[in-house]
Amino acid sequence: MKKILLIQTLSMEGIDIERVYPIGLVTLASIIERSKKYDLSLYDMNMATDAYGDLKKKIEAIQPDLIGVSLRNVDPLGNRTNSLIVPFAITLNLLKTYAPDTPILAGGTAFSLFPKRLMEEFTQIQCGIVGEAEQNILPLLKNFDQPGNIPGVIYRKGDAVILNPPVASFKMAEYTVPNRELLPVKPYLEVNKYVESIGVEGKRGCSYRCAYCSYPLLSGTCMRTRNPVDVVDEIADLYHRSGVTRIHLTDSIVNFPVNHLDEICKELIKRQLPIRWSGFFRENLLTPDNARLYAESGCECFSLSPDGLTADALKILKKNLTIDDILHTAKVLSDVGIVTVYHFLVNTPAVSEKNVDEAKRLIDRIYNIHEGSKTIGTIVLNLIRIMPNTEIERIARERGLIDDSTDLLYPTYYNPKETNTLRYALEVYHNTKNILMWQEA
Ligand code: B12
Repeated sequence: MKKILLIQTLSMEGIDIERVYPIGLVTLASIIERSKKYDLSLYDMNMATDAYGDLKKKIEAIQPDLIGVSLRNVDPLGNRTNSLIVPFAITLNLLKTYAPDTPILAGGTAFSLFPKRLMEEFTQIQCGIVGEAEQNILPLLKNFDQPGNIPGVIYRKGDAVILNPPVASFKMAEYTVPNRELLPVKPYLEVNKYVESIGVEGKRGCSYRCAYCSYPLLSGTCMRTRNPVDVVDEIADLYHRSGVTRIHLTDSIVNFPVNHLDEICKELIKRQLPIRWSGFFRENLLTPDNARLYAESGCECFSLSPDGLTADALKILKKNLTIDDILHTAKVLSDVGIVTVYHFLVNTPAVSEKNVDEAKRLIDRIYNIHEGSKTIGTIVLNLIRIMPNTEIERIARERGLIDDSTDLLYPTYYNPKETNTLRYALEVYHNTKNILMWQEA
């Protein structure tokens, strides 16, 4: 039987960063394993104390016939400028040193965002899958040297790199629940302070068209939902089998379609599962009733990404949301009494001095609303990471912030020079409020 080693490459800058169970890699592994045609091993470099040393040991012990590498993150975002392409490059070089004749297959979200660029840069990769891999992994393994026209596959033909466009058409009714016995979850339950390390998928795709976002590029513009009962079956199984009590619902937007999340929550309550969960919510769909339902079913943190701190920013980011929507949601969530974390983008294409005052006013109003219930976790202020094929990329080009010499593979933020210190003013402003609020508590 052909031996395949699947590797989750380094997804973070250091061991102090919150880790996530590699659900994508394990989903892929589950499909390969179900075919009973391959002998599989998995290795998550993020969980090793000596990631590169262990890589060598794995290769020596397994002697794989094929190596699959998953690249989840291209960089850590959050205004940082380190690139995760560096450890990825090191990993590929080591693989070619330890297993020079073993072909390498690549995939994962970050690979899917830059497939051609990465194939051209890293000639160690023989071929890859762009986007979802459920439908094409087995046909590809069967025709590895001549993938032909399998959708979503990128491969080499002579010196050329050929990409068969992905279709993001995988039906969630055919969803393969990740077989987490292939990579036990228990070690992941102890590693983080804040983030729920175990993810569960409720749906794929995103029908919103936020100007900076790459989610629709990754999994399509149509929300493809799983059966809510199946989602809860998976959560129940995680609880009973591995003692998982905290999960993150990985959906782009967890509460759209609203009924879908409502059904999941009702089922969680019906089964009395002691699960705490979180996800990213669409603000204007939250109501006192559904927010209470989510809280009752175990939601421990409402993560919001309204992004625009001003009306102008909301408009240019194509959020389809108003400042009043944000404030109304703040009130709803403060009344429900669950921690809320707000993510905003700063120095957007809409920014001006006038807008900074407007931004501070919004921050004031959010703090005022949450003050009594002390339910504001934090406000995260990030610059926009310019991703290829997004509206923001177009705007940045139009305004001369990037040009053909810009390599978007490496951290590139939308950050016009004239306003690049405004972020710090807003950070000082909000953090002072945050610290004062907790000291007064
Ligand atoms: C949910 C999520 C989170 C959750 C994770 C919670 C959890 N416990 O799982 C939270 C909020 C914690 C989070 C954190 C971060 N995230 Co995040 N996250 C996502 C999100 C929305 C879904 C990821 C997911 O689970 N998908 C479901 C799985 C099944 O799909 P998949 O991984 O794509 O796998 C499929 C394919 O890619 C393929 N595949 C995967 N591996 C391989 C390997 C091979 C060989 C092959 C052939 C195929 C293949 O097959 C799989 C099945 O179809 C994505 C955006 C998106 N829509 O994809 C961002 C995303 C992956 N995150 C991203 C980033 C950057 C981060 C953070 C660094 C942000 C930060 N500063 O905190 C951290 C890093 C955490 C870490 N240690 O890795 C970026 C990565 C791209 C980039 N810019 O680098 C994305 C794309 C979002 C974005 N902003 O563009 N994230």
